[in-house]
Amino acid sequence: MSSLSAFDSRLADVPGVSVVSSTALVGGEGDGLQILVIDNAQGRATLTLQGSQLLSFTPTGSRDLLWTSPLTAYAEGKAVRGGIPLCMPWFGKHPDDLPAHGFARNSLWTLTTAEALADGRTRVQLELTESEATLKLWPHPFRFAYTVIVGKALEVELLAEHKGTTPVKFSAAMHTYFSVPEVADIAIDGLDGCARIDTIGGVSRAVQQGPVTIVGRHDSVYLDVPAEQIIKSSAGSTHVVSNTKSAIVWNPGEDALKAADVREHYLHFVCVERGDVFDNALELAPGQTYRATMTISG
Ligand code: TA6
Repeated sequence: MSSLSAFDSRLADVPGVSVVSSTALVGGEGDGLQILVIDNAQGRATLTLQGSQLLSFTPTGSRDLLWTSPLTAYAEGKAVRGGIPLCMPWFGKHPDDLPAHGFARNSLWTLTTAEALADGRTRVQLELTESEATLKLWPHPFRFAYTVIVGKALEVELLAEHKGTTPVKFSAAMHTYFSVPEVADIAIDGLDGCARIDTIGGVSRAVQQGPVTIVGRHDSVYLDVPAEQIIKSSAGSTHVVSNTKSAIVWNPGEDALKAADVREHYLHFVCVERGDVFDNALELAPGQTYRATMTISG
């Protein structure tokens, strides 16, 4: 409960914001993970303090737009399979075999703000700063801050302030798992004409023609993309808008049958991630702050 101890009493004054254990929320054994529940007249979201990882977002009267695996563990040090893991300060595999997608998704963040806004939305903010453990993986002081606003739409802002003294390579992605009835039947608009890097079986480059559809395993990075993508399925359209330059579209296909936390459920999600990766990765100067925003709506 360390990240919450200073916050417990103040949370009681914020209507619709509470912390429960994952065991109480979704079952499982042991203590599980701490989950922040944000509930107001416009929508409801859940988020693990570990990784500051959103797990669900349901606009009132609609369905959960995010997918979280029914087979996932809620265990310390391991990102939940689903929702919006934050991949930072690097995306994907690390050349020195450090943990894939960085350490932000496996670290315990601190809740710093929770407030009911005058227009009925709810805003929370979480922070992560360097520790002995992060300095072993990434030898730089930093402040990461993640702001989440729950309303009819889900709005997030991710800040990464480089507090070190030398320039540092940096990439980040909000690795969103979207719930879809059948992944084979979806189409993703908003990537037509973008440079595409297919990462299956090596790296090959092409230009995306038309909407993206998922036929078997799909793992591609799209560069310099338009602000908005639209995921069209039989459940309706889901809109993703971000100021970031990259989009990543992933579904493991039948490879997932071997993954204990996914199995046949791969049929019911698609990852449409936004961030700045591969050719769009950055070098942060000392004192520079990276800022990524994203809005998800039905
Ligand atoms: O964003 C796509 C990707 O990098 C894939 O290559 C795939 O491995 C996926 O992320 C999930 O990674 P994870 O480390 O969460 O198993």
